[in-house]
Amino acid sequence: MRLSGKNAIVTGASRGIGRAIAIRLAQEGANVVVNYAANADAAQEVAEIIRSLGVQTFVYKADVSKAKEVQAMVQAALDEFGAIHILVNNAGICPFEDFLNISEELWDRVIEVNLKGYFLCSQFVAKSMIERGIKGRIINISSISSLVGGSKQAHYCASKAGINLLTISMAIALGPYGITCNAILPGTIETDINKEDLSDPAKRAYMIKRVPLGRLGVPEDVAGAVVFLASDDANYITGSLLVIDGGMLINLQ
Ligand code: NAD
Ligand code: RM4
Repeated sequence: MRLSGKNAIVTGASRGIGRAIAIRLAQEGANVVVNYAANADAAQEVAEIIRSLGVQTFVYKADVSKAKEVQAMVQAALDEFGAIHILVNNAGICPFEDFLNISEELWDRVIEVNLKGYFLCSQFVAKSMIERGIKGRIINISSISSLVGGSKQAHYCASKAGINLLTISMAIALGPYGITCNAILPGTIETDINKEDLSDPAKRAYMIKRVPLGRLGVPEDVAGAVVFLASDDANYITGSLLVIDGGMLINLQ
């Protein structure tokens, strides 16, 4: 086990990619805070799986875009575990909408959750790491949509591009404290976030055709890389943007 004795917070961990990351971190021996926004039952189910792996866990409801809720969540993790070694910023939304129809409210909400949320969680957790002399790990789930655009994803792509430079800037700012900050850029991973978009058989076939490895991703394809970036094998990696997309991004077809 590569993460025994480490304590982690995973945001948006009740389903999808966050769920797979939380379980995988636990399989490697980490204690995990399962953050969720709405579905308490799903979060509890993840916590039960994690508990059965012999590590500690608890669920915590917090909207990552609200500073007070994030601060309270970080404090709860410190009260329970004493320290936080790993933060995985994963909670995100992608309300597909044509560029010309994106309202000010929708724009603000996407930026608030996807970008401000990562900032808030990172700042509160980084301060706790510095106070305790912990050479921690911050891992941000960005997207290949931070490098390429989409007509219905202008707000989302802008938020993800922001995450990349947030990650790089944090890597520079927190490097002197021994804290590493890296981003993972998944391609199309089948989860609730894109269920409706991929329900169109033509769109689904088109997306698969673009992937040289011949399939869409599953959450577990992302989780292993999070373990790597959180482990000692990644001691000298910071400010990196790791694409995990089956080759979709490099394929111009
Ligand atoms: P998902 O919709 O299944 O999971 C997102 C999770 O974030 C949900 O549990 C949701 O409740 C939570 N969440 C949303 N708003 C929140 C808030 N304000 N506070 C706390 N939690 C909140 O989707 P997913 O595919 O698992 O997405 C996880 C991350 O991966 C997102 O950041 C997404 O942008 C990113 N991503 C997904 C894909 C993909 O194709 N699925 C590709 C690249 C990146
Ligand atoms: C991802 C990626 C996928 C899309 C999701 C919602 O970042 O771009 O193609 O399905 O977002």
